[in-house]
Amino acid sequence: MNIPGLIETAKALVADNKGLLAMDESTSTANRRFAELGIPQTVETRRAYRELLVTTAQLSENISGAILYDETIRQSTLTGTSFVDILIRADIIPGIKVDLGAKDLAGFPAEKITDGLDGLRERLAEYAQLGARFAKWRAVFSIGEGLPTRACMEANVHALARYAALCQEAGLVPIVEPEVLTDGTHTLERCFAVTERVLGMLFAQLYTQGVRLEGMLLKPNMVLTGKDCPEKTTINQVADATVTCLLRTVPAAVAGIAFLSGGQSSELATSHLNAMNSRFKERLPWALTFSFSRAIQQPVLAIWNNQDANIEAAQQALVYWASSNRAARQGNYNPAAVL
Ligand code: 5MM
Repeated sequence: MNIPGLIETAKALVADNKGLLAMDESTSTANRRFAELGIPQTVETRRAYRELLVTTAQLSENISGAILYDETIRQSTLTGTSFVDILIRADIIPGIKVDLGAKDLAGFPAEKITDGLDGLRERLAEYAQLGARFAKWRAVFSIGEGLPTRACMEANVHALARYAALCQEAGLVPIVEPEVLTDGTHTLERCFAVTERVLGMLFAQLYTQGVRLEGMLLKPNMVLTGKDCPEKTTINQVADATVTCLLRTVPAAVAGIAFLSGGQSSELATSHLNAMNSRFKERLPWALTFSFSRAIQQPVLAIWNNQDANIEAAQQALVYWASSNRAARQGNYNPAAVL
């Protein structure tokens, strides 16, 4: 196993205050987001939209790596350059989502288990040949009465650790994404408790499976109230709860932490990241950065709306949110800055 190579890639992904662009929506998720805006759901519209993203000039000033999807890693621009080559030339590291999605967990009808371990060794070898240098696997945990169950947590953290070990064997840096979902009315304290439990169990499994922490990244949720919780939280409360939870559970050896946005607005996700860094950066053993999908892409997709005439404005929005999040990594985000 090439441990120095893994560590080098992991460090590069969190270097220079940059973060990751998660553009790994599966076909069904991409289609759902297109449908909400009335954009036709075809291979060509998905390709055209992803071309807009990867060809954005200045993207690499703020983005260190881009997470692709199986369809996307095989696609090219209209002029015939593969997206992977476009990214590499721009000094952006290509990555790939390798899980096969969250499926019903047998015996636990309200919960999900992420599929994709069967044949993963062979798929990783192919993705490495296609140019990927890191991978991503997402597991989801719902909060509710008696949820998440021990069965769901154990099954998912075991799969995450097996995936991470296989990635490192294949020379790909694993991004390990345990997402505690925001659906429901739960309080901040409950999200804290569940996130703490999941991360505690996850790092025990990563240790058991021999995963080298210096050669991986964690992609967690922020500690948030449920979407329908009547209690309102401040930016600083979320920042404090999230950092406290991570300090209790994530070993200092981990190369970096890159948050998912989990349905927060662009401004809120960026403000939370900013508060964490402005209040705690000097005291943290790992970089706190972003690996947002919706919080970076929602405004971009809405502006583009499948119109060539809107490409430039959409790319400007992408640069704005990517640079805002790079500023948030330094605790310097200014929401009043003009788009
Ligand atoms: C882009 O969405 C990713 C893939 O999800 P599906 O398999 O459901 O299509 C997802 O893993 C994403 O990378 C993370 O959830 C972060 O996205 P958000 O929108 O939470 O920042």
